[in-house]
Amino acid sequence: MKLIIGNKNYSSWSLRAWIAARAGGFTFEEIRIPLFIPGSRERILSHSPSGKVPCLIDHGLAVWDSLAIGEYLAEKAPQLLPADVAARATARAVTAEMHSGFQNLRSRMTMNIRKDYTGHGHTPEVDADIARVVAIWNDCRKRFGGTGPHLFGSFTLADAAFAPVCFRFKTYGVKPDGAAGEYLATMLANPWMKEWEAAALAETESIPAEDLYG
Ligand SMILES: N[C@@H](CCC(=O)N[C@@H](CS)C(=O)NCC(=O)O)C(=O)O
Repeated sequence: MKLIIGNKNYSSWSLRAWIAARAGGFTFEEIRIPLFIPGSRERILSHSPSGKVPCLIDHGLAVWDSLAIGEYLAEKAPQLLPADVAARATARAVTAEMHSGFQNLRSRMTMNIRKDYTGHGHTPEVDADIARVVAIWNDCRKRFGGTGPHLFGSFTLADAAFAPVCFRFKTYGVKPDGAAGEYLATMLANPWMKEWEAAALAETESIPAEDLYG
């Protein structure tokens, strides 16, 4: 198995697929292609038909888009989705909501692990996105989190979907109270998150358009 990813500092979609693969216990070769430099588009297209990362290659089969990659991995590692049907449906719903929504949060609080942008990025629309994330985390922890520290107890695709939001909250100094705050602390201490963070901190490439606040 090979996983094509972008810069670990910036590529939030790559993190989702990568951490799902780690949580599923897969052994995979990681091919990191720094984004937005000469040749990167051609390099990505040599693996990924969409021209985007992440893309998973399994025995010659290309699976692109983080949502599809997560679902593919969960077919092989069913623990990536909750066993209970209601929990599984909710995990898919919050994962899909993350995938298709939160545009304000995504555009004004981009993932940028190396930076400390505490206090930056807030608008009423961003704060509404943050409030919705916090509501999802509190609701999932309350209704489904009983057997462990993650949204649905053990680590699932829903946690992978929100992993970049956890790094964003750290970068921008967003500190939820209560269960959501405890969940954030759990995620930021997670060994796979730590592994990704250390690699992001060691990267030297910058994407100026993504360094929003200096
Ligand atoms: N919906 C896609 C989004 C993929 C995406 O936008 N990837 C960005 C990097 S995070 C990319 O490949 N950008 C390079 C480009 O557009 O040339 C997913 O979930 O995988």
